[in-house]
Amino acid sequence: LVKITINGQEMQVPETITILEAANRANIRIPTLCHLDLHDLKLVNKTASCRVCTVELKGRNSLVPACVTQVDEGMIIRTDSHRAINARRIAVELLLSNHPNECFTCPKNLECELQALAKELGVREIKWHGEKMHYDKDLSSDAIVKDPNKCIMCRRCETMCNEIQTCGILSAMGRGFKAIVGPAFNIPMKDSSCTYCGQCVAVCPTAALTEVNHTDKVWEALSDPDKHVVVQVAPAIRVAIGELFGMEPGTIVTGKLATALKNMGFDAVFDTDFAADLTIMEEASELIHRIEHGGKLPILTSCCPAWVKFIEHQFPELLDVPSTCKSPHIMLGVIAKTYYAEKIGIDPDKIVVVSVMPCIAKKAEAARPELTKDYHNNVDIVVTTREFAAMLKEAGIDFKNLPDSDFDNPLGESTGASVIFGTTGGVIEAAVRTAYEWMTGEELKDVELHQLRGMEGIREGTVKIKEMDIKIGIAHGLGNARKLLEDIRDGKSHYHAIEIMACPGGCIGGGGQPYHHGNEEIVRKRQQAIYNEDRNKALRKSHENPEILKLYKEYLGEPYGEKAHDLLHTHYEA
Ligand code: HC0
Ligand code: SF4
Repeated sequence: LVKITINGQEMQVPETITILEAANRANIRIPTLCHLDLHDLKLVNKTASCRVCTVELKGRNSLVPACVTQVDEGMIIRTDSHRAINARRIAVELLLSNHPNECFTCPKNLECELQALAKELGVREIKWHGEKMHYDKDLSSDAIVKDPNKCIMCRRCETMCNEIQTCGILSAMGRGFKAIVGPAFNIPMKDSSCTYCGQCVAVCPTAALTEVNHTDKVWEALSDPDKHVVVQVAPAIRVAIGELFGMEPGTIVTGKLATALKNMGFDAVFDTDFAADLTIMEEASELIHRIEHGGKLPILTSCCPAWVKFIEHQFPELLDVPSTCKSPHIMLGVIAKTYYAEKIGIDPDKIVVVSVMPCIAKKAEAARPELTKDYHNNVDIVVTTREFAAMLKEAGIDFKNLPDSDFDNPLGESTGASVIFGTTGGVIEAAVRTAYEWMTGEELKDVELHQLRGMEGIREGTVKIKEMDIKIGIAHGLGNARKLLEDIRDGKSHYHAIEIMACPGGCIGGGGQPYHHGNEEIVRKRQQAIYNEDRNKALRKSHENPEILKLYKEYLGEPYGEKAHDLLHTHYEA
């Protein structure tokens, strides 16, 4: 331990910590910008490039960045001296001198960390006027917009992409004023191996990285009298969107969502959860089929499109490992344009399917050629949680005070098994609930498989089904996925089934969710809410969903049968 003094307050702290950590312990706020410390992920971005955390060391007559300066015996620190405050303000003013003054029209308006700091530090004018960066926006992809003019070189995206996701897409290039972050040789994002996981977007403090905005496409469809516009909401939306309307993280707003969507004028308000139950019917069948017929094991869940893109780019030799199931929202799109279209007697070409997703990669997934060539474009438009909340605000909907209502049928009924899709571990837990009962013919009494739950990056569990020990692996975050995939490639994997989600936490931590600005507690509260919503459901196993059973009886035939294959399964390409 060393003795230090911060703002006159004496304290003893371990010598290994930084001034910033010491100040946190003393409840003294030092503003930061480039710094990012995500404990659950063991991610620390320590570039010290922004200098916004500058503090003054008395007696040494120096200004230092608090985020990278370790404490020292006898250190006397002032975070509140005129000199320190002024230095921080200058750091922000310098950043602003080379930043587009576009706050009014910026997608990050009122969510931008640089903007918030300018206010917090009392910046009232931009003092320096010189040359500014002028780069074209990268609009090449269906999912992510990169605007280098708004990049402040904090490198958070780079740390996230390289260290946590191990994708290596984003890195700094150029020197000094010309330095920017982008894919190697600054090629367009769409030509890189980007998975569109959106985790770089989730940690970008400004609008250098944002999602492609598709809200106008939705408004256009809604205003077209010739279109029958169907909407679906993903499991993870209902536990997160409330945050954007001032509600506590972890508030469940399923009923309000259904009401809001009806008020907006959608012709049918469906639930991706219905299709998650459908996915389990197919995926559990596929698992059992592979086990019983000596098929490829382990089977990998395939509902996360960023993860699918990751395996296609990084492990092309393993493309026979993932389940062939389309992801739930794509399945819902297909069923809407076939079964539902027939049921209500409408030309499928007139149906527009909109998915509200916590995910940026779902935008690119919906545009994949093999998923758009049949069934009239399975899913037409994808908007993120953030985009959808913005639409509700544009429409003047008082979301917080809406009454509850139910989703429409036939594609609105769901079980607890489908709700837990929204968190890491949930898809495989849902699959086990069904596979167990199908394989044993017995009731699974305790449906909560706590051994599979939690936030550890890689988890495993064993479930006894008949005489077999079914070994299950779970990974979230692509770096963790990579470890499990390397084991499969090297013949060292002992699992029967593996669930992978690209985003830390699963969909609750998706790249399209409300920004949590580094507060991981928020993601944990969303996870708790997911498990609570499962507990609130009368039915908690996918194969008990009466509307799903009806769909097979009236239309699909057998799970994993010919028609199901045709409509609900896909293939992967390197
Ligand atoms: Fe997910 Fe999904 S659970 S990927 O995590 O499987 O985005 O929420 O909608 O499609 O259902 C995201 C969330 C979904 C899909 C479902 C799956
Ligand atoms: Fe990297 Fe994911 Fe961002 Fe693509 S979307 S650059 S893979 S973090």
